[in-house]
Amino acid sequence: MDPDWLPFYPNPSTPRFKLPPGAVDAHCHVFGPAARFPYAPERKYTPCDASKDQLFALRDHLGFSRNVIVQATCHGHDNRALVDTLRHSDDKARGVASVGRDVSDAELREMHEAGVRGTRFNFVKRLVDFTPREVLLEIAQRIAPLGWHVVVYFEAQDLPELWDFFTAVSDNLATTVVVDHMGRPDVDKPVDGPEFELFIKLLREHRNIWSKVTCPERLSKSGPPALDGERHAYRDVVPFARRLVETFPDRVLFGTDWPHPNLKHHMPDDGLLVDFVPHIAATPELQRKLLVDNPMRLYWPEEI
Ligand code: 0GY
Repeated sequence: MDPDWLPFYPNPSTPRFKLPPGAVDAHCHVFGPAARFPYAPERKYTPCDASKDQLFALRDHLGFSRNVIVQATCHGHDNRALVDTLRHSDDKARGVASVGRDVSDAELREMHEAGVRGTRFNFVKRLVDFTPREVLLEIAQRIAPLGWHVVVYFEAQDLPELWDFFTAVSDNLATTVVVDHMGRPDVDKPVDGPEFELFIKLLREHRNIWSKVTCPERLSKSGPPALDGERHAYRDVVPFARRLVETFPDRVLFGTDWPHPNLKHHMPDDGLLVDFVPHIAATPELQRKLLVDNPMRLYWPEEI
């Protein structure tokens, strides 16, 4: 079946911003190849194949040292493409899997040995069918002893309904909860308005909750600059990401989201995404925390 989104950007530009040594791209994916790692029958979109070798080449081109690969919904609970990538990464990649309640302890252990350090719960209604909260809680209880964290993906309007679940995982299980893409704020709304304030309150009141300041290209309404324009893109997202980086400097992560699944109107130049960083993390210290210290603490704690 043909992909139903745009092909990823063919020749990303060289970023002007030089990433600090040891920088981690903390949110990216691998897809297929479908002939070897088929897509899930229940998927809501069909991706382009995006291989581990293409990901590693992009990592080197942009100046990252490591990757955190996140299982996307189009592969369902079949984490084989992810695990295969981790095993071929020379320990330069860690992973976040997606598992069901039927996962065995042996499978969890095997994934851990390959480099998986978290599981992802997706609440975005266009991407997944509903899973009862008690099932997710059961999975969170199973992975907590491995030291894994939980990555959650949801849209801002759903936060009130999800609040109790997130805080039960972060406070009762003492498990780190990492929110994808800043909880997907509507960037037409004010950065100090009630919707984003609720997200800030979630992080302020719960020290185990982190946020990825990722996906300006998904959240932006203003979009990239004109092709011959300056390299400051997705400006309407900057105040949201910057507020999180400055308020919670030790609990933020950055990543490219390559190969940008499911984008149907605009495919970002990954070089421009790297040039987004100095606009949201203005000092070398904030940049080092965002790109190196925080992801290393979460994914390679044994190396610090
Ligand atoms: C992302 C965003 C998206 C897709 C998924 O798991 C997924 O399929 O996360 C999206 O469509 O917003 O993080 O790649």
